[in-house]
Amino acid sequence: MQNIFLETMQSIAVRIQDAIDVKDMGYSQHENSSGDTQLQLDIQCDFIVEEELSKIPSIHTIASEEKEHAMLLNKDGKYFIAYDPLDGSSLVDVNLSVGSIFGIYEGGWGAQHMIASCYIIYGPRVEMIFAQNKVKLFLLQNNLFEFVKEIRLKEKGNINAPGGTQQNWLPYHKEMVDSFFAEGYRLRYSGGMVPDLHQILLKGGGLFSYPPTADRPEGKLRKLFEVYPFAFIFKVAGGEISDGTNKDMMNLPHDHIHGTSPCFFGSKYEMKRMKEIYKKNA
Ligand code: FBP
Repeated sequence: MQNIFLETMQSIAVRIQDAIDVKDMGYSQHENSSGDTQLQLDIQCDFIVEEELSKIPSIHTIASEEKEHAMLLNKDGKYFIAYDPLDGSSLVDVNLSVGSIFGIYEGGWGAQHMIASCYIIYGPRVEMIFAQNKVKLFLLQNNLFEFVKEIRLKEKGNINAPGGTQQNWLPYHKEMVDSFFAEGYRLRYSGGMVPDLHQILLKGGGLFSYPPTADRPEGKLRKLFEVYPFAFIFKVAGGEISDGTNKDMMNLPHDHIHGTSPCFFGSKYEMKRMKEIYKKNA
């Protein structure tokens, strides 16, 4: 299945890298389904991904974070692809790394249907992580993704990436985040989900958190486009995941295409403490 998507991901990576490399970062007149004003770049990247995925006959339906509704491509297809064409796009004009995220589902939407996931990161280099039975790192060289190595998380890391508006954090969440800094963890948070999680994966461990907050009890990050793809990657890499409850995140029923969820991803040591503190305060 990886081979079906590899060529397409290569074309998407090359075309989006070109699209990013422009002067004008202007905003469009349009808003996406989450009420964010879309950059011209968001619309352009969305068009690039849609055009490239439309070439794969085994894809049944696609859904973009930038569009209200899903789109049927091939009624005989079996894959459902949810994608965020350029996550963290607001960071491009300050020249920070951003990424494209893909959730690959079979036979329908929802964590239970997820069979693979992938993201491309546009930073000093262009890299891709593709996860199915293993988590594999690729580097874009001469417009081709070359396999570099398999990624496995260690038991414990030293990176802490706490998202969300701190003034709206719940007291026990602040207690949890501070407990790692008190242990010497390094703050590594750019505000871009792809580079922040890529760093934890490649450094072998740590904790990323985007909690339920007073202003956003349902979290900010979108389940199909952002949360489930990274949950799948962290599980396959030997890490742990949570939505802040004791439910199995990868077994949650599907609700709304643009549904959001709190999310926590990390290596086992950090996630054990996160789950203990959240269970104690549930
Ligand atoms: P977009 O999909 O609108 O870019 O938002 C997602 C995101 O930028 C993530 O990449 C990042 O983890 C999060 O929002 C940052 O949110 P905050 O600025 O509230 O910490």
